[in-house]
Amino acid sequence: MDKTEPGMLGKIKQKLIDTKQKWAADGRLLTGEGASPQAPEGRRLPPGQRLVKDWPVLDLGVQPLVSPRDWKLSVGGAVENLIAWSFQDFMAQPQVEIVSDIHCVTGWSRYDNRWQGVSIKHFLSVVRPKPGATALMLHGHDGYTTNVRLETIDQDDVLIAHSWEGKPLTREHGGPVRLVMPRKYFWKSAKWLKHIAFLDKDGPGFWEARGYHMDGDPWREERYG
Ligand SMILES: Nc1nc2c(c(=O)[nH]1)N[C@H]1C(S)=C(S)[C@@H](COP(=O)(O)O)O[C@H]1N2
Ligand SMILES: [Mo]
Repeated sequence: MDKTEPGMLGKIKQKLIDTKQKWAADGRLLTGEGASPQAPEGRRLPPGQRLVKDWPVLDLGVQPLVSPRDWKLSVGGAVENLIAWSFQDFMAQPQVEIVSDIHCVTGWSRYDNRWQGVSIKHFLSVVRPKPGATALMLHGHDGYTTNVRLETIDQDDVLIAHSWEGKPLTREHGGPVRLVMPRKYFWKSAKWLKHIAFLDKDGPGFWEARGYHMDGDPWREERYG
């Protein structure tokens, strides 16, 4: 099992987890169309997805209340600079605004989300991964984890976000700070971001250990695996 904070994952909705684990075992929503790692010409909706206008909330049933005053982002493992940013430190970094689409593995997609925060490129330039670092584990305040390879996260459209559509991220959507990695299914975008570990080897996070794909590219339909 995952390393958890006492009392946190203990309160998760086991039924919800069982359902999603069964979807993985059943290969739910797979169309067999997925092949290309990018959107083919003129196509914006990945295979098996449907467009929504609202913004659904998905998590383990626990929504930690983290005030910006208490929030910290720590870094561990194979980096030169083991930072621990307060919210103030984080807001003092160069800021970016990025518009991107969300694709959730449960089948919904939402276009044109305007995020504000700190680009992952800037974050990486500050922490400076050591040559041996090949993968990251993102940790949320709810005990959630998700893994990503360093080359996958190191993209222009990935950011550590504090705002959506000009407003601070709400608690339910992972405020005060979450990751946003639009080219992968949204489960890779950790809410209530708390810690980022740099590892010499990619290993499964919470959903990846329960039948979900290690990379999660929606264009390749990497839902399960
Ligand atoms: N910390 C944390 N991050 C998380 C999750 C979670 O349970 N805990 N759920 C993931 C999943 S499965 C999805 S689809 C998105 C949902 O983000 P939203 O609730 O803002 O739509 O968050 C991802 N990040
Ligand atoms: Mo999800």
